[in-house]
Amino acid sequence: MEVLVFGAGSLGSLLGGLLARAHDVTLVGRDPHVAAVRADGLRITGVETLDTRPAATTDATGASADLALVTVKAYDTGTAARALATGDYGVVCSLQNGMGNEDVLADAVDAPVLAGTVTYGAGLVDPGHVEWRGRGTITLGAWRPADDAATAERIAAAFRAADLDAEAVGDVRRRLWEKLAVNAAINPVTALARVENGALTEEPLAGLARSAAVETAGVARADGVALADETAAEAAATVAGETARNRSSMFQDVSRGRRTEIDAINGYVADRAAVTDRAAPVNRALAALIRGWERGAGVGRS
Ligand code: KPL
Repeated sequence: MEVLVFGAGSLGSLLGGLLARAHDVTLVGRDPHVAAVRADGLRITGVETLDTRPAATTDATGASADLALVTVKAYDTGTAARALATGDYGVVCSLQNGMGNEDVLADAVDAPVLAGTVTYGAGLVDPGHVEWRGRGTITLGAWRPADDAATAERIAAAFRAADLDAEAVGDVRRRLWEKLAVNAAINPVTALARVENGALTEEPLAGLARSAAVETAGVARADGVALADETAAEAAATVAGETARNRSSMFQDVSRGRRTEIDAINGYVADRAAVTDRAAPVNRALAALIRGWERGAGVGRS
């Protein structure tokens, strides 16, 4: 299968490198990483050490592939969608943080759209070198009713052919909302307090994280997705405990002075709440605090 990975950051590079064991993969990213992969291949260390040789490019205009895997930061989804619209793809699959990305892609491309969650851990060490920090699972499902389930099963099987742990599911929206509740609870709170995820298992931050998760579950239900308050709260507490020594992606973004994915996380929850006439004071406040930090750092929306 020809696979184009849109977003050769840490996760996209790891997945692309692992997929290259069974498929013809091209990473789409930025220099100096792309230049390093073209010159010397992609080195993966950590869980396993692998030297892989995916192709790499900085410009995917007019490209084609059986599968476009989208792993860009949520705020780059529009740019990725515009590039995808110039090409020809059998299936487009979003494996990104937050929600709202799938609709941006679906509006731009004339192909089935899948959405999913990933728990593989990765970090970019140097250009051309990614560290595989943890085995995980990939869960995929059809985004729109028209995007049939057999496509999700076929793509999950292609992942498995490359020895990745992947399954197709029929309730991907519920799973994405549960992941959104986890991210809405952990990401802004750890970023604002500059603490590792484990700090959210104790007061004074546990209650705030729980409130964000429970509020997100309420918005999910108003959006037609059956996500119980306790399921969302427990998922957030469990992930905070299991990743206790990790810095959330938003804490890392803030530490590096980079724009965050707040719009696709707490901002998305607040927007969906407004559409369904609900108040979402915790998510709105967390989004306002992070956006305030972004403005101060000069990295907000342009
Ligand atoms: O997905 C994550 C993130 O950091 O974005 C969690 C699950 C919170 C792990 O850190």
